[in-house]
Amino acid sequence: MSVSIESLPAAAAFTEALRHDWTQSEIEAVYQQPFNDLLWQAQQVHRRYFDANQVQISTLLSIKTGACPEDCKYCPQSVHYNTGLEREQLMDRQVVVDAARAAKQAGASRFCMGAAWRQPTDRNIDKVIELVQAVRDEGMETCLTLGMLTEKQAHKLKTAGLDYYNHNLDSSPEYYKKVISTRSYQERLDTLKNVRDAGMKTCSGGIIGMGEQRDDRLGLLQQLANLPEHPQSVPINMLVQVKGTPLHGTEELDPLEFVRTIATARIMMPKSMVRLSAGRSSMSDEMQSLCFLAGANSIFYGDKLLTTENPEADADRMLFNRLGIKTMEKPQ
Ligand code: SAM
Ligand code: DTB
Ligand code: SF4
Repeated sequence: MSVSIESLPAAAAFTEALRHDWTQSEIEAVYQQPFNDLLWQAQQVHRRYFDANQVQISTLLSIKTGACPEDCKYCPQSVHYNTGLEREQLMDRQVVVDAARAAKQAGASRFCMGAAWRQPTDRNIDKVIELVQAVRDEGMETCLTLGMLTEKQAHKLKTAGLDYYNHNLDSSPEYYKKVISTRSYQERLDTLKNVRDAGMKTCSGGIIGMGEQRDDRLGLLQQLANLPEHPQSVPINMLVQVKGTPLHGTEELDPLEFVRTIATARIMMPKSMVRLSAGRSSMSDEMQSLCFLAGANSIFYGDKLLTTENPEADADRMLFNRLGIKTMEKPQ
């Protein structure tokens, strides 16, 4: 059974001001406290705004795959690395509609389409708008991630009815430079501004386990929470190590550092949906349960992320049953 997020009693009443002025030392104090205290604090914050037993689920589809000109060291879709990935042109409308229908049937409320572009051309935008409209007609919320957007492109997407735009900051400004050389952190921030100013909901988070230090994880969270508006959705990805990418072979991070990152994101951005994103295929059920306990309340659902694997939908359903978790419906 699913419940609408809008009907949650706790969500409406609480009026604590959201903060956008976090200092690094304040974040550190939250992040490094004893694990049980951190999870307790995260749970209390989580329960002010959300039903702690509800998770929102979105399904991803790569609508244009591979041959991306950017050099993100984690990404299997970059043209700079040989990962054996087959490149694919922009998908036909009917293929996308069929996938959206199947995702809705399986219980997803949002459909997220990703393209391996540095930035879409205006012609790309027109084609993608047709896809957004087709998915909306199926009764799902829509999300796109296409790379950098101009102000005009963001407005066009908003007018077409797009609900969310995903654009991750990925790491701290300092560590970002070590991972990507073909674009700047400021360009990321500029696109997020264009999306916000156009009136769309933002989805922005990062990747953990890229060899960054704890300070970089704190720096990422500081950037996200100190944006003029907290992203409505904050995806926290565990690096999926893909053979052929420079980050393949990175030393595995202590999984509890990942849980701490989720809990700290929950505390700093109390009204945002915190998404336990990539990397679930290599997590135990117990690790995922800890992430939900730390305040994660959304996931990607379906056996594929963009190009890499995700747990089977059946496995997720079983885990939700064991935990008594219900899925959220699309807001009306
Ligand atoms: N090209 C667009 C961009 O970079 O914004 C959209 C697609 S890109 C694949 C979307 C996000 O996927 C990236 O920002 C990154 O956070 C995430 N991602 C890519 N490869 C990943 C990996 N190997 N492990 C975890 N997350 C990854
Ligand atoms: C996000 O933060 N993670 C998703 C979604 N937003 C677009 C993408 C994860 C990609 C993992 C690697 C792959 O499957 O290609
Ligand atoms: Fe391209 Fe996005 Fe992959 Fe970077 S993360 S290489 S921009 S598809």
